[in-house]
Amino acid sequence: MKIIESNFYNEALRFIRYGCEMGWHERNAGNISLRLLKEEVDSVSEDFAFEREWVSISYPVPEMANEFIFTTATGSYFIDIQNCAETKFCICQISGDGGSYRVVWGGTKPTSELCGHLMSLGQLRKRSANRAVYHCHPANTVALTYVLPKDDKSFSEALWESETECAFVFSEGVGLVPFFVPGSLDLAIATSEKIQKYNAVIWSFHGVFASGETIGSAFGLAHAIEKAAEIKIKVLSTGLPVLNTISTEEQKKTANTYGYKLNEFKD
Ligand code: 2HA
Ligand code: ZN
Repeated sequence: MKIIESNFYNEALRFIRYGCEMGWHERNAGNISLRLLKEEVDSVSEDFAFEREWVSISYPVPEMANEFIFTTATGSYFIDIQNCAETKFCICQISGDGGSYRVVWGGTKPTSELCGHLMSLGQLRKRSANRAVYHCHPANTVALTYVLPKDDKSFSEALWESETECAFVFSEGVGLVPFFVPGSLDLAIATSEKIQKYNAVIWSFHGVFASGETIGSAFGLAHAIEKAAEIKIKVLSTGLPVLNTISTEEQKKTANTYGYKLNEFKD
């Protein structure tokens, strides 16, 4: 099968289009990644070419050795993804020692955030079935990083109390990292530390880095976070006293009802 006929490719195209409709992808904003399953690799490997150079990865990822990663190409404008779409994605093969990659299909160079994606996908596979990451720049979540204290607890609690279903959609909470230069190794390291505990990490002044079992579920998590952030921003923007909220007891009860346990942060 051709890659452009595969489910994973078409799912990525669809969700990127939804992300654009949400206003999350200005200019070249956003990137995604998916660790391909063996059956996915086998189904499209006729499209691979193994002629391009190996490129070293600034932080080796032994957990990802020999894996194939479907990702977006650097500089891709998501808003224009349909135009020559096959040049806006690429598939990278990771070397046997996890120290380098080569592009075996698609655009010439993977996303500038490749290192963060690889390190985080490596952590995720140790503790979950999550093998997809969706990164976007949603305005309300970013706005919250200017006004809330910079810690996981403050963000998790602010989002849980802003929309009832957050208590089970991300019962573990969300991680928060401070400012880092986009595409930097420091950002990749900080993110991969937080992703050991949380399925989503908020990048201060920048965006959301959400994971899931599929691109669709990673997108869904980013969407739930952004919706709750939008409600929180609207509530704060009224300037009115907050008379009502979803109490911690109500959040716990919601999580428990759906088979989850709300993370309890220590003060
Ligand atoms: O790829 O969003 O974080 C552009 C970005 C970098
Ligand atoms: Zn970004």
